[in-house]
Amino acid sequence: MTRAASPLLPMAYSDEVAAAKARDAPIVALESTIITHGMPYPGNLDMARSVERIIRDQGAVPATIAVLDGVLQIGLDSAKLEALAQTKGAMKLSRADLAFAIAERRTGATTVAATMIAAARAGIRVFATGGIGGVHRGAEDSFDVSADLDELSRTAVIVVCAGAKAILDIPKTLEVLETRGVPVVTYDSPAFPAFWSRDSGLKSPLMLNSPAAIANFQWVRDQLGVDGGMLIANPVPEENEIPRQEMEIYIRRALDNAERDEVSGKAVTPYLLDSLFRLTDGRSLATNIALVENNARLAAEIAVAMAD
Ligand code: PSU
Ligand code: MN
Repeated sequence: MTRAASPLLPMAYSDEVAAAKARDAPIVALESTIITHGMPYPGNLDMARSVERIIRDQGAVPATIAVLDGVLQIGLDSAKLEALAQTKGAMKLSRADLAFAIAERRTGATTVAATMIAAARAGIRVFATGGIGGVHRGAEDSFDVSADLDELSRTAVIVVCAGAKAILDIPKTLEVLETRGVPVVTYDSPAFPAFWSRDSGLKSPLMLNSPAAIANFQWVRDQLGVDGGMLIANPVPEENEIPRQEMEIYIRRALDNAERDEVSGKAVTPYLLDSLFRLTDGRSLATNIALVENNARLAAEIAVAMAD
């Protein structure tokens, strides 16, 4: 059962999220592209369920966001989550086409950018994901820069991730975030993480080491009237990491495959993730799941700290 959020916009809250909103409980948004385009079934469903469980264990409520048959869902019940994890033709939605999917009654998964828009619309301020989109390698020719970066600069949601994937050009990604005024805060480590690896080789612009300090930083930003989001980069736990040098070998191969297959646009990120999954015999997926779980825990702690 879901409850309509607005008589005009087809937007529905799950019972659990509606109840959390009614009592002002901390809520953590979750994206769905990672479920439909980021991991194969059934690992994607296991991940989605375990991430929700972790958020509940921390005293917050998970709100997985997606568009199902034209309805913007804020929170998915168990049956809807399962259906989405098995859906084949879901659109991959960003700022450009989130409204299109609703208007045309389609089913689509939300990227970081679209999830931020939906979360802000629902009054949710913290969001956990795996990795953000960024500036792709070779962007000087392809102009492939994720809309996630623009969204971070304009929409007031705290995004907890494990850094940027090394399939991207991480120095350029950090430059764009700096230009757009997005705070990049690494959690409890001086090095900016590179998703599967704890260290990208680059120093993080900012560092904080408690959820309370992150909540306080956001409070000061609000008081100052500084709008837009911020990025919290949470390094993957040591026991789950794949070192950078090793990952780089697979990444080069995945990028070669993408070039050979002439992959472009929205298809690039899902293609590379799938290619890496094969090249690492599934190891990249295990690491991916561990880091999303780790991010969900931190995001819930931040949401709880912000509610205090
Ligand atoms: N990083 C991951 N898994 C993913 C994505 C990023 O580890 O599934 C998804 C996110 O939804 C992100 C999107 O917002 O890819 C970025 O896509 P693009 O590069 O096309 O903007
Ligand atoms: Mn792109």
